[in-house]
Amino acid sequence: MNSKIYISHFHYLTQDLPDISHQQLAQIACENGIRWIQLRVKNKPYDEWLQISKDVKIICDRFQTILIINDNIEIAKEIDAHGVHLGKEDKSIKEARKILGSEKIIGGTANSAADILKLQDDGADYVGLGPFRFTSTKENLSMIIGLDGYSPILQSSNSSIPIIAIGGITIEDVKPLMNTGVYGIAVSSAINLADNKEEAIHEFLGNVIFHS
Ligand code: TZP
Ligand code: MG
Repeated sequence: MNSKIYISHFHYLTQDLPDISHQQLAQIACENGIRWIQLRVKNKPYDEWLQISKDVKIICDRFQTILIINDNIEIAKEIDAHGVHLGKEDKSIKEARKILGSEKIIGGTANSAADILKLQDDGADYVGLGPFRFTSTKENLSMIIGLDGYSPILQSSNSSIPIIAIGGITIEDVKPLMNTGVYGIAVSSAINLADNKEEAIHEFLGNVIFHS
């Protein structure tokens, strides 16, 4: 368990888009106050993924922003990212801990109370619990949890690690979701696809800080 780095209440995820790069998204995020970025590269060759990760690490370091690499422990290690986020199809939390050591942040994806407890037992530092609602950002979505699903899962897992809601979250969802007892929220497309990304970021940050 990492005791040195504070887990943010707001996690921002980059995504593969045709008209804007991960580097540009990270720059906009950092300039507008985001201090936790999960670099979520999909469908790119390893070398390109590594280069993007190196570029984004430089941007994040400039702003003292935490950088979490999605899916890839080796890249997280190579660029000395703050940590890694692993889904159900990725390598295990235990393996990541062996490779990255105790000081790095390791997050995992959960869809149920049982998933949360397993991740906690395996040594995850935080959990992304979703999907909140349908989203086209992620393929092979697990069963949708919905607003009413969060409190029961939180209660039955009684977890001691931060639980972050994820999946199709918009500005209007922040207050009701935070009221379920989740520690924070994670957002991708509501910022990345917004015409005015800066405004979307400010709205999310204001709402999450207010309700956390
Ligand atoms: N895990 C569950 S839903 C999701 C991930 C990575 C996608 C989140 O992106 P968006 O665009 O905020 O739905
Ligand atoms: Mg994954």
